[in-house]
Amino acid sequence: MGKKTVSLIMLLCFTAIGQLSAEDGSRLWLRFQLQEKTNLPDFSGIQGELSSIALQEFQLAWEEMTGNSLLETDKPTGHTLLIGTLENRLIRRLVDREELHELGPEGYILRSVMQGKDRFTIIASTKENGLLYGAYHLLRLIQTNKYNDTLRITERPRYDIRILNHWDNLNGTVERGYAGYSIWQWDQLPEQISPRYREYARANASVGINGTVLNNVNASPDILTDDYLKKAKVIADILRPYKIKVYLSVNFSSPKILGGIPDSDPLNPRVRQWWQEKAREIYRLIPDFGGFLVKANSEGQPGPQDYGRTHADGANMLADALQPHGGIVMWRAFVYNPTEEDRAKQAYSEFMPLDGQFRKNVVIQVKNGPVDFQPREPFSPLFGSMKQTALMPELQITQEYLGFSNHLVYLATQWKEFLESDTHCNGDHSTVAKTTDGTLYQHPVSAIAGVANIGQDANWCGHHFAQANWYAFGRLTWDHTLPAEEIADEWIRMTFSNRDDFVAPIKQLMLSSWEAAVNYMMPLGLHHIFAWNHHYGPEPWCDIPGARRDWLPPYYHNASEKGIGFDRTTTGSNAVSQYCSPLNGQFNDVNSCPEELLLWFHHAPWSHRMQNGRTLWEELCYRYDDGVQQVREFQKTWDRMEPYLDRERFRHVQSRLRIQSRDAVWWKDACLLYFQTFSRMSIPYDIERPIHELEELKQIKLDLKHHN
Ligand code: GCW
Repeated sequence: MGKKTVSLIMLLCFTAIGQLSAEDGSRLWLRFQLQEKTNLPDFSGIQGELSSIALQEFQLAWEEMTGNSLLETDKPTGHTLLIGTLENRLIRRLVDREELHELGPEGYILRSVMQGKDRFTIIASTKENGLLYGAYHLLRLIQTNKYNDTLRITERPRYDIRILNHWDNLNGTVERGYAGYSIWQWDQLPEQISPRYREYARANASVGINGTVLNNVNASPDILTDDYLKKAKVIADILRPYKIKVYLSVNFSSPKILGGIPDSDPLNPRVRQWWQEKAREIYRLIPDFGGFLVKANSEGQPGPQDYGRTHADGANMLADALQPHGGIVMWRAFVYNPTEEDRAKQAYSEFMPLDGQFRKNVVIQVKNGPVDFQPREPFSPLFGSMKQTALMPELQITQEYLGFSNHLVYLATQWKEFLESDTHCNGDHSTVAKTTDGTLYQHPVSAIAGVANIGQDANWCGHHFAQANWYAFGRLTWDHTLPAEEIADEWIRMTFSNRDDFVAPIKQLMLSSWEAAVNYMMPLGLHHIFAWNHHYGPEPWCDIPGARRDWLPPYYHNASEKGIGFDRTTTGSNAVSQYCSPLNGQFNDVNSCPEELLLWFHHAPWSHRMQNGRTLWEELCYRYDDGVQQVREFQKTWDRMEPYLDRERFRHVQSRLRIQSRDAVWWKDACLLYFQTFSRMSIPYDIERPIHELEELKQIKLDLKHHN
């Protein structure tokens, strides 16, 4: 039997075993499949710092792909994979020192080089961090069939801090988590260590994420007790080799609750001292601890305003405690009080006057939109406007308002729309990305956060396609100029298959999925028409006596016989004025306001003419219906993919799409039937008839009858 035949038989055996073992999604996009040598680079050996994590990770993946590890050599033979920093003699010879230095500690060069008869593929960086990211880049090229012998790649990240925020509670539950319990098993730590911690580190490193906040922003003070800090230390030790720093969310009342001090006033010297000592204690355990994330004076959380102080007073006190150790404070701007002021205006009203008052190691963390992670929002007007303070975008990877882990919604398109929005605050092309990544406004650090969608589910994220959002978040934090399409392409190839007849339709599906969800949930700028507590299904009628108005849908949609939408123009709440010129004028005018945001900024009559000639009411009907039809198309596309897929994942996604399809109809019926009670116009004949009259609606119609 020839060598070739043996390896083919081996390959077939492995493939068969691979197919027998469950495809539960647990390997994420790091599925290094055993494959024919011809599909792989012809490396004859590997050279470099053998102890480096980059080299180890590469070897691990190579073994999975070939069944063997790559020969470690110190002499070039044939085609050598060379991984190293400037400490390596060969690297010093083959790579320009200056060029490497310019890329910083996380940047790298990935390059094909000929040296006499010797061939090299080089991964070079000034630090281990860059080597690790470079190794994953090379693996990604191999996994997606894009490796070639003429590589000339230089990379450096756009943001310094690329961080996940876990809203994980210490009791194991996850706020707005839809993938099971928290991966952090606090009750078992520090003694017992879940293998998932390391897998988590690898997955994050592979997409460039370099920080994680372990616990919920609604923070239990317990996280700062000795016991929990020791547990956090164990996690930090596991993540460290993968260049991921640990951060913690802290409760502003900790000095009072844990330290027995009568208050937590940021100007009280005893309180300040308590935080300084706490910081020292943390850094003794975790020398590279990243810092604190704080939700203060928001949704009932304690904060400096409890003592008549400002957000700046609070943030600066913590910043002073962390500063000697190199830590930062990420202070959230997600604030709104039960006042008459439009909720969309409140964060700006509170934070703009504080611009310039924060310490250098404070970053203000601002949600992408001014309200709360709605299916579509305009960007928060703080971006671009707050120039003297570092601002970091907060995106939501977990689908709190986008169908939980039941709906397939690829979010890179949403995030791109946000990051590329032009704030105009520093001239044209001052996009959100450029105002936060250090391009236009320079601050000591730049950062971006995403609320994680990770849990203990075998597939980590609940829905197999929700993994794509974790992946895309990482890729965009590294390089926000990457097209959503390219990221989807990579992810599909790595996670499922390189077959073009699979990749093309699935990519199309993913790219249209966010817009489809906006259509069947909240088209044309509608927002927050969920039940106030669960945030899943439609409840535009939801009205709870005694509840805060700004938690309830009617506050946002304002549907009446006259029309629908929130008037945020100069004659309404005037939220438009928080945007820089010319956007403020554009949003203010019903004819120039982008139609996607029409009902965000305007209360428009049902008969308002849309650009396509339809009335607003008709357009609303068509949008809802489009959303439903789009999801049905997704189902058909997916069903056609059966031959290319393992049974488990095929079935799993198929059943989730069924739920999504059912929910889309539910949204359409509920919203159209409810809004029709106000518009009094008929639903266009070519729109699918609503299936059922919802019980709630019958009651509402009855009430309206009595009312009239
Ligand atoms: O979106 C809302 C969520 C809360 C969350 C809050 C916040 C962690 O419904 O669950 O609390 O925002 O971002 O602080």
